[in-house]
Amino acid sequence: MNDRYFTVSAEVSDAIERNFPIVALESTIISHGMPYPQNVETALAVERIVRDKGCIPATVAVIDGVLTVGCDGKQIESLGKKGPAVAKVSRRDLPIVAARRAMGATTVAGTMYACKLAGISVFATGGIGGAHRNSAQTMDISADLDELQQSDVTVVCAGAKSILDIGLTLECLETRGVPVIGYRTDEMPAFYTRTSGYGVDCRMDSAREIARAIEAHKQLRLGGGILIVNPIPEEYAMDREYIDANINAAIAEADALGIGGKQLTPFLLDKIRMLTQGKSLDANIQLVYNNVSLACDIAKELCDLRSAL
Ligand code: PSU
Ligand code: MN
Repeated sequence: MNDRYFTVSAEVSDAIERNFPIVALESTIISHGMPYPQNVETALAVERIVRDKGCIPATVAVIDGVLTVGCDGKQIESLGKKGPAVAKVSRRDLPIVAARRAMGATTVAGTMYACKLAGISVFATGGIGGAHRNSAQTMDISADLDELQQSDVTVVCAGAKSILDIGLTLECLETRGVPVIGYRTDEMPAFYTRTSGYGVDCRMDSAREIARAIEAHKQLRLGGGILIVNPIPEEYAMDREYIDANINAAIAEADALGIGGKQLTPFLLDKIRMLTQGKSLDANIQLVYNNVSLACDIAKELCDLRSAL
């Protein structure tokens, strides 16, 4: 699987061939979601967690125009060091960075598409994009939601941040036929907090049960993805009122500065980090580790199920 615009590392393609568990990882979180050097430290720590759990990590990014599944440490370092100078790449941006032979950090949508090309079933991240709070007027609804409708990948995340309209995001997912499964929770988690006041589509309490649902989804040829929402561990969760006040302040500033489009999510994340003196970043890092660990359990169960078929 190597061509002009797409490549899969030798280690990852070998794992795919052998039905070995793989967990894909995105790179917008590296270049646009966290500051340097915590972004690189986190990305490398995440790869270590995946290996320690007996799986193969596949960090996805566009490297000099090539959509790459399975970036190496040097490439991750470069994505983190260049930060926002690297293009944020969702589905529609892929042909542009490819033709320009540029670097690109893939969003959840961009990474899902790469997983689909490579044949990878499980992908872990922090949070997905969704319907922004005033999206009834602005139509700012992340392409992540449409990608969940199109690409057959299970995405493990910590829910949707309340920079988004969580209720509307869930409605969009329902319309698109995307199952939203709460891992050991009945509620949609809100990233920094374990609850949001909104229910999930269904609750499952084990990785095995989730793997069975993924396999049934595949065999029914439904197409599209499944969203697993995994609440931040209790000990790292933030106080709801504290984080909501800071999120509201960040949104008010974005409005005042007229920030929108693809800049909006990175702007809000960075502003919230500054307003909370880095506490939101600590929580963000911990929830990513937690999601990666669950994704590994799901990937392993899925491989077991598939090899038993
Ligand atoms: N939420 C986070 N951290 C992130 C993102 C979302 O907590 O880094 C990134 C993901 O890559 C996601 C993207 O796919 O932002 C969504 O951006 P937009 O809303 O512009 O589609
Ligand atoms: Mn958007």
